[in-house]
Amino acid sequence: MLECIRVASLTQHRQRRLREMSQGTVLGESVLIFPFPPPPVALRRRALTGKPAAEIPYDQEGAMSLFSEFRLKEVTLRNRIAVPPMCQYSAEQGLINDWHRVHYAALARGGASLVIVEATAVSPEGRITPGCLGLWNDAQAEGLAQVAQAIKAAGAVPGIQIGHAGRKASANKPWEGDDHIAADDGRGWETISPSAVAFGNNLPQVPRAMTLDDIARVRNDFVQAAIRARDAGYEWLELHFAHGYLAQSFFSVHANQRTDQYGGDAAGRSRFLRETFDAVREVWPENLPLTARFGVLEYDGRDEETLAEAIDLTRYWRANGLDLLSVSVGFSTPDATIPWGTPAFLAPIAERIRREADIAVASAWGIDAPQIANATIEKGQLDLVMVGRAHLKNPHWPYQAALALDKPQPSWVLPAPYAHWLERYRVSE
Ligand code: FNR
Ligand code: 531
Repeated sequence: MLECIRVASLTQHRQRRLREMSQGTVLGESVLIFPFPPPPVALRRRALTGKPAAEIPYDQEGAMSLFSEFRLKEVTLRNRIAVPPMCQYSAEQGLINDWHRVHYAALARGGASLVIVEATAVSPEGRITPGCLGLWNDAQAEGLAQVAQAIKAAGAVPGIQIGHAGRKASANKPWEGDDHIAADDGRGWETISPSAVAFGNNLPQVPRAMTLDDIARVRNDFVQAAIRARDAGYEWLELHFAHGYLAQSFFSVHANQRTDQYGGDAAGRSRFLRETFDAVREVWPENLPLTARFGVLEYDGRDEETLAEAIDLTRYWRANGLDLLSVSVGFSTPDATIPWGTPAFLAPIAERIRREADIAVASAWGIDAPQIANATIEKGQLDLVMVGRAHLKNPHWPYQAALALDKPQPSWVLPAPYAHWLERYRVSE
């Protein structure tokens, strides 16, 4: 189904707004075509009125829900469902290939509003495995630009996560052992971390303690990767400061035993994260969301202290231009007791950070039931729900959610070539 709007009759301002908003193509100067779901009525109304998203929510009732729009800086998400970064371990030399092209396009076509490309290393040594994506050269950026384009063409916002794996780098893929590559295997490399302390368990390799030169170099690697992400067309940047990788290791008492200005008290352990954030802030466009994923606790029995330090750091970031925090777990120690069985176990913690640091928050972990996902938004715990493995199970999870939540015209969460037919499709019992 193609939806045409004759733009020539509109004022210049409205024409510009319409083009900015449209996920469609402008043909010549006068006709704009929406190739995918005809935008909801509210969106069409907004195109013509130029009113900000918040004033005309997707849900006609006006309440915040999984299917209401979310505006952050100049980016408007069509709903509150995001695909979090999920490594595919399917690259060579850090380059995308057909796997990534199909995978990300399929996820974006499934209806999520934001698709964040997997942890992408800022340098070769920053990869978790030899199959991880990279963004340290122009060929990688060119490939990733195609992925951004494909996500956008499906009506989602293209995001990317950049990071450095620190002492968890140089590992085998999860289905090939999920452990450090053996010392005598030429595929591996030297790992670095704030201190020469191994993670342990399946990751026993002792990293080299970083020098001040290493710290400055990695900070600059983040900046260069952010520039490449920006130029490749990404509209949402997530700094990977979580999950026991390099940045989280600076913050963690389990990994950081430094006695210089990058260790010691919370201010010292946060310095690398503050400086790296500030340096990226300089190059990332003001009008696009700059976000971080951060492990705000470890489930190691020190949680109140860690949370208080994390909230302080989040307040600093917020004051210096962080737009949203993706609240996660530290994963800095194998000796953690994580409440895996509790659905949405991080949502109350995210809500606390949202309130105490006055910042928009997203979170993942066991938010795969539509009713639970919706409740986290309705209760004001989260601004954005990250639905990970459920998207691997069903890339059309947003359609499943729209059905489960009795949304009007649920199939139109999907692109027209699917939606038209599913609207009329009744499965025989
Ligand atoms: C992940 N996760 C993850 N997190 C992250 O910050 N960067 C990444 O690249 C990855 N990679 C990754 C790969 C795979 C295969 C899985 C399953 C997970 C964590 C992911 O983003 C998410 O937080 C978790 O999967 C929890 O959410 P769900 O799956 O319970 O919705
Ligand atoms: C952490 C994870 C733990 C348990 C279940 C699912 C995911 N992730 C972190 C990922 C890599 C894969 C494991 C990253 O942050 C890159």
